Amino acid sequence: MADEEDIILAELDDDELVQQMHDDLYDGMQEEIVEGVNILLSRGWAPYDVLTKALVEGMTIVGIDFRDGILFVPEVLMAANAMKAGMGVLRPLLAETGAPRVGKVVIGTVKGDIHDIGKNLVSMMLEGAGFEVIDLGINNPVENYLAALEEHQPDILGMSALLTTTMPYMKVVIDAMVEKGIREEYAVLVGGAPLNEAFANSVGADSYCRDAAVAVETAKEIMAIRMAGQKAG
Ligand code: B1M
Repeated sequence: MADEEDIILAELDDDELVQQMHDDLYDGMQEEIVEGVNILLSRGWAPYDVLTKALVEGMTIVGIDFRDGILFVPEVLMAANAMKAGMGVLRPLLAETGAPRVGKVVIGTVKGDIHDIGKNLVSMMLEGAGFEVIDLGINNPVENYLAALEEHQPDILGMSALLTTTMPYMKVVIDAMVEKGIREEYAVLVGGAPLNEAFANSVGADSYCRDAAVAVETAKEIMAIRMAGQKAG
């Protein structure tokens, strides 16, 4: 079997390279991930395919082994950083539609939660679809969301939570919006691995988004409804 040093990524065919990138992601090898992303792009791969097939699928494997106690936080953090490095190459390409802004989204991960890969992916895909995205980052208390809504007046508020212990915080934010009398001004979309539609309904969100692609589709549908409402009004 070849040593890691012996593997020349550019000499692998597409399937082998994607497989190797899953392994490199698992091992948290940032430089190799960036190199792999660039090679796939140079071979004509669409940025979205590189993202989903090479990076997201690789991260899924990391997630399974984290769950099963094979990987621990430091290793997963390294994998996450390698994923982010790859996403950094793809971000401008996914955002490069040149389309006029179709709507504005404020998005952030809720208080107590520092997971941001999924949220970043959603932001990137929304930007790619022509949305202006204001990303509040991680660990956001309700005050951050309210301040951002007031400052940026978006069409949509997006919230992300990856932990069963933090997802109930979405209700805190939505309840605060109701209390301030501003809930109806914004569409609220929520997402994150432990959520589902029933949960989204129970906290008073407008929609649950299973993944970034669904988030984009849902955001577009919301904008179509808002535009139709504006024309009718
Ligand atoms: Co964490 N972690 N983690 N972790 N981590 C999970 C979530 C976990 C499921 C792992 C496991 O046990 N299998 C588990 C949660 C269990 C639970 O609550 N049910 C867990 C745990 C327990 C923890 C800690 C408590 C571990 C510890 O310290 N003992 C700790 C908590 C820290 C905290 O937040 N306070 C912790 C820490 C970490 C790291 C820091 C090491 C790292 C995060 C690094 C980072 O994000 N910068 C990490 C990671 C990487 C994971 C896993 C492995 C991967 C998450 C990820 O990035 N997935 C994760 C296991 C898993 O989910 N399989 C796990 C890839 C990403 C593309 O998918 O985030 O689901 P996802 O996003 C998707 C959709 O969900 C959706 O679209 C995205 C793109 O398609 N989506 C939205 C997400 N947000 C959206 C918002 C929207 C719309 C759609 O708004 C409109």
